[in-house]
Amino acid sequence: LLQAAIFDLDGVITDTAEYHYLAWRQLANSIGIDFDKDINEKLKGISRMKSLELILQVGGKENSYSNEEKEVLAEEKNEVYKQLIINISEKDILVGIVAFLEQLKQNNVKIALASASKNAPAIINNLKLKQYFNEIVDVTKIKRGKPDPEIFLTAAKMVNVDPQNCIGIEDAKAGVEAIKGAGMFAVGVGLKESLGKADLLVSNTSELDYEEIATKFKA
Ligand code: B16
Ligand code: MG
Repeated sequence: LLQAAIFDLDGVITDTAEYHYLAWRQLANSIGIDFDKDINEKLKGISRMKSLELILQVGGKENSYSNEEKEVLAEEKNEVYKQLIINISEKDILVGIVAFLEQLKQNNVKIALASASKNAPAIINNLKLKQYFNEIVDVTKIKRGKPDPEIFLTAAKMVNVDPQNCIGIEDAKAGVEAIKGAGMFAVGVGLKESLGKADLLVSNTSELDYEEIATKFKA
C-alpha cells in the first residue's frame, strides 16, 4: 500500500539547478576553471563538497587545494548561491506540484523531503510549502550521499513507513538509484536516458498524478 511519498527538492519541487549553475560557474571561473552546463548536469543531486571535487577534477586541479581550502571554496559558492535564492517564492514551485501534494494529503499519504541540499529547509519555507511536509530529513546527519539509499531510508523511518510502502520522486540519476537501493518504487521526472531505472517515468512535474502512480504501484 502506498503510505508515504518522499520528495527530492531541486528539479522536482523547484528548479534551483540554474542557481547552482550560476554560483558554481562564478566559483570555477574565479579559480581558472571553465564551467559549462554539461558539467552542471553531473552535479544534480550530488553534495556540495562532492560537486566541488568533481569541478576541480574536470579542471585538473584535484590536488591543488587542502581540505581547509576546499571548505572555503565550497562556502564561497554557497554564499553566492544563497544570494541567488533569496527571492525564491511560491511562483517558483514547479507546475503541478501543489495539486499533487494535495492529492497525496487527501489520500492520507505521508509526505517527506529527502534533499541533498543544506539549504532545503529555507527553500521550502520560501516556497510556502512547509505545511505539506510531515518530515524533512536533516542532510547534515546523513553520512553517505545519493546514490546511497541512506537519505531515503532515513525519511521512511521518520514517517514510520516501511520502504516497500514508499515512493520516491527524483529528477537525478543518482537519486533514482538511491530510491531503488532503498527498496522503494521510483518515480522519475525527466528523460529515459538518465532515469531508465525508474519504475514510472514522467517527462515533467505536471504529469505527476496520484491515481496513476497508485495503480502502477499496486501492479
Ligand atoms: P547545497 P536535491 C541537491 O539538491 C542539488 O541537486 C545539488 O546540485 C546540490 O549540490 C546539492 O543539493 C547540495 O546543495 O549546496 O544547497 O547543500 O536535488 O538533492 O534536492
Ligand atoms: Mg534533484
